[in-house]
Amino acid sequence: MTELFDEGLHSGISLGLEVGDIHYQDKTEHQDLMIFDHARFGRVMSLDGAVQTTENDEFIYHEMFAHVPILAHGSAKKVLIIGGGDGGAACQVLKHSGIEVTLVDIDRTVIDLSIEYMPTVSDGAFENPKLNVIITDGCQFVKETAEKWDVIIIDSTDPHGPGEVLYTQEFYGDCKSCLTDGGIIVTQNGIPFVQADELRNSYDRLGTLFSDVSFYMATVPSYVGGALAFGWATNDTSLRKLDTHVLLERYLDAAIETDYYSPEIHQASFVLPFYVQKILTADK
Ligand code: AG3
Repeated sequence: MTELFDEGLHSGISLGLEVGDIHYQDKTEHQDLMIFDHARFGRVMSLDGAVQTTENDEFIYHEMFAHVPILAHGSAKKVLIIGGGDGGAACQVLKHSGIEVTLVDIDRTVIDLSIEYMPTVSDGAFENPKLNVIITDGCQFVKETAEKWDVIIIDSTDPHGPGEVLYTQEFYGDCKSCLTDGGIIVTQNGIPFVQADELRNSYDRLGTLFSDVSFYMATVPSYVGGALAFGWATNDTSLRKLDTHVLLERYLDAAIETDYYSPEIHQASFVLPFYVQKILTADK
């Protein structure tokens, strides 16, 4: 009998992935980590039983996480990634020449094992001199740093376990204080169909801090329950409404190759279906 990895992140729903070879299965200092092979997704990494990264669909998540805020910003020089120990977001950000990245992850083991078992995800990012890796608690880091960034990418696990603090009002406020004028914060905000409360909480919390808060969406096949929402928070309300030709010009100037992101997808991803809009506006 083939072993099934049963995600069980959302109550009453299970995601069964047929497990091929298992490369790692142990506790890190912070969480349970498993790396195994799957016939369609390629190598899969889970943390505390939830799929985080798969070799074959990570490009969708990481391209949308990196290129949407960077190309909307238009002149980002410094990007901060909180979490993202697999290096996938860093890899996409570093496709933009002239950007320096600081990556803060609490768990060094995630980085080490990602480099060892899923090297295509970071694709050399950890050897790039433009990437500065800091192993510490992201919450603590944004509270204490005096540095500022143009784009902050919060590439966290879901709001359970070590990731929970990365969804609090306090953390969002500390991120705001290390954002340059016109800077943008993007967040991993879960699957609205199964995580409506998480979406609404982030919307309300970010809404007290920024004049433009919204979400954009993309479907990542290994995240069960439908399209994933990325949170968007900035004080520059124009950045979400750029014309496609502006984005296209920036995309061509950046000379990056993508397999999911395009300026058209960028624009369309901000169009929220009514069921998602209703989560944001419903009486609480
Ligand atoms: N962080 C997002 C994990 C989302 C998990 N959700 C799920 N399994 N439905 C992933 C980190 C990738 N850099």
